[in-house]
Amino acid sequence: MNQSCDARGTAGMPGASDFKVKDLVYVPCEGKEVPFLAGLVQQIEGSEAVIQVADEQLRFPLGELRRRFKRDDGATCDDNTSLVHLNDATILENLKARHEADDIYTYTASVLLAVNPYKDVNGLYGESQCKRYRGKHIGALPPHPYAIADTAYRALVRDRKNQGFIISGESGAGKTETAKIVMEYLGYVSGSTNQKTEQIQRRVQQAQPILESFGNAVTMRNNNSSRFGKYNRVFFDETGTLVDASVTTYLLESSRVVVHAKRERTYHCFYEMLRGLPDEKLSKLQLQRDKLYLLLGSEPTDSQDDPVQEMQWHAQFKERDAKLFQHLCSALSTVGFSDEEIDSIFQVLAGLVHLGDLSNAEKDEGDEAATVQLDDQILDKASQLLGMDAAELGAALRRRKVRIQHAGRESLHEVPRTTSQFRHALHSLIKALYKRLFERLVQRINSSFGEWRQAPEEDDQWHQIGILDIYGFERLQRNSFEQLCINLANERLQQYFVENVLVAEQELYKREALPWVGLPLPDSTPVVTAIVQTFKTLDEYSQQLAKGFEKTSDESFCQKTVEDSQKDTQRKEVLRPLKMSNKRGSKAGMGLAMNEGFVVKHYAGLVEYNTKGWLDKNNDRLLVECEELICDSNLPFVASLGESDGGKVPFRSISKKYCADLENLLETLNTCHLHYIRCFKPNECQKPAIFHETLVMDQLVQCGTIELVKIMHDGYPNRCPFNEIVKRFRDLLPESFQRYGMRTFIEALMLAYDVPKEEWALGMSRLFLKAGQLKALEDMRTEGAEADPERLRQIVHDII
Ligand code: AOV
Ligand code: MG
Repeated sequence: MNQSCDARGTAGMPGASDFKVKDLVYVPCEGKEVPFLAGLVQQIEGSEAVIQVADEQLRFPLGELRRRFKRDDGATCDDNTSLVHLNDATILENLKARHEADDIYTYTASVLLAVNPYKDVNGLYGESQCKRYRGKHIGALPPHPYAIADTAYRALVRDRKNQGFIISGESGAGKTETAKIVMEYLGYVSGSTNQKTEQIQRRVQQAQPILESFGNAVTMRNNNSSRFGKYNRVFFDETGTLVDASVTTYLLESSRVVVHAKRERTYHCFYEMLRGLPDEKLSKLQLQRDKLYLLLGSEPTDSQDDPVQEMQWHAQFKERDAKLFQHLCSALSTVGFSDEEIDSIFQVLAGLVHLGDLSNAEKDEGDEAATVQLDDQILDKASQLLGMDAAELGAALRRRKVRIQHAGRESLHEVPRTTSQFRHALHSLIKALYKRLFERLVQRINSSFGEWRQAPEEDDQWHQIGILDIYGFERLQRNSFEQLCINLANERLQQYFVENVLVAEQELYKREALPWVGLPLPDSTPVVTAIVQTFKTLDEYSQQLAKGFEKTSDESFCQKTVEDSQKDTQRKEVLRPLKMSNKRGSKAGMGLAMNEGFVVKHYAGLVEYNTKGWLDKNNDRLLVECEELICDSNLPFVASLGESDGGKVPFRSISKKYCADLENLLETLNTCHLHYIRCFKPNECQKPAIFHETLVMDQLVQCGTIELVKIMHDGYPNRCPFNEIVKRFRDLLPESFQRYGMRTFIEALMLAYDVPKEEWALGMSRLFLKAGQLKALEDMRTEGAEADPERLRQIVHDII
């Protein structure tokens, strides 16, 4: 049972009957600038209430109201769970007030929420702050990734248990930056005890700019958007000294090398190279510094954009590119690349840039026998830089080989490619080379960490801290294969999150010796099963296409997927045909035909997927003609990027590899004690000091924070240390009660004011309260309530 879809409506809500006249509330306001408005209950009529909102009186069902409390000016909560009322609206208000005050971090129980400040917050990071957080307990200082990193590090050393950080959030929310902040602390705390440690530390740090140059790009939503998932690991020996590191990457968006939307860019490295390489190197690579090559500008088909405007837009990144080119080069050397290797990397990039300039070539489609007209100069440049033979390169791109059966004999023929087949071949070659170059860099980075590795049998005594910086849940205008992969990972991680937090909650109850509370568990199994099944079908169809079955198409795959799902009672709930969802007014509405996509019901909402191109996207193998070109390159570096079988096997599944990688990751995470950091993007314009409430609210729902709060609501969301309760409510009981000790004092307080037995529990060090009870006590205190003396005498008699 997945309960998350209505999370927004009921989060943290006390029973509807609890409201009374004059209560402070928030009311939802769909479709407005803000998700909630503050109001005051005027009247209650059955299941509805009349609420004064500004100068209007409005009617709302009781179930839609959220409790509100009057916050002292400037007072916010470090931990959402200590809010007097815990619900979506109060959490949002707390985050907003904290963002305004540059307190960008807030706990929600064990989870750290981080709101992107989009500016350097003074004095928040750096060595002096690291020092401050070292060895302190969570809660002793303001919330910070350093505090969590310190806890993780100490737990690793003390308990000898692996630790993991799951950093999530949507594009631009700050995952990558937060991951670096965590790593910075781990570098600091694990000490620079010897040269070896220092070297590893430096390399771990320097690996980041390399990965960012080759795997990040400017997108509409983030000027430094990571287009791959990444799991960084640092290993420590039993003394807590850094001994090794590794990085695993997931699913680089390789299509970005050949196409990107207007006002976006391809990978940073291309622009950095053009901006930063000295003149003589550029001319060796036959490149012009200020030319907007086809790969670097927006989509070739996009003719509406004014080239001058486009150049101007690109110009804003010049300074950044020049600076980061220097960082990239020094990072490559630190990680151990030789000058020659660095040259070959740029040579391949330059080769790709020239190859890309062939993209607009066409052929006379009226003439069957004609081939695509290629510009020989460009072809020469590309082939020379990639160590290929220009004639062979041209032939592979212009013609395809087909087997023809005739009179019982098979013969091999060459047929001219159509313009679109040519472009497909060209783009596949560029994408494959880039993707393999990226993978090679990752491989080299990893082997550079291990250079000082001692005997591998020591591995067993090492423990690791892993930091996962993975793409968040995506629901774009157009959702394709990549989004389904990304969202599958998010489904799995979300499930993990819920289970883990639940476990943590229950452990806390156990530690505090509370009675066990049954908590409901949302279940992602049906949607995960549906996606896995979709990938199985996709594999079958991709394989058929690769083998040359003419009838296999994206449409037939889509149709089969939807049909299969409708036959299964569980699956049809989560994977539906397009029409049905369109009827219900799905927002995305890509205007697709039935066999061009489907809808998946994710924990974070409905997503419409467009299945165009999936059969090809799912195939990791390159056309055999292109694979041969790479393998036969006379440059050893390029040839080493070729597949050893020369491309003989026509199909290798990308989704299968992705799912296996994901399972592997989850298995690793299973050995870890997990720490969660949820990042939030406060606005779409990437600017400081703007907090767009609706945008943040959507993210609170999507990342499961509201779900967490709901779960906690079913348990005891308010937990206060004994001394705080005594301090706060001292005046509610006669002074004589204070001599009985904090525990007894609190018990007496609960009994004296008739807090129902099932609404509170005493732990070892904290009082646990159901939602609303803390507020009830606060109210009594402000109203100057006094306990009935007869009652008090009875309590003294009973419990003391
Ligand atoms: P992402 O990793 O979550 O997006 P980033 O970590 O790249 O997001 O953050 C985006 C931008 O926000 C950064 O380039 C910084 O300018 C700014 N930023 C983030 N965190 C901080 C911080 N703690 N202090 C100051 N500025 C910050 V993506 O990779 O797109 O999903 O694919
Ligand atoms: Mg990122």
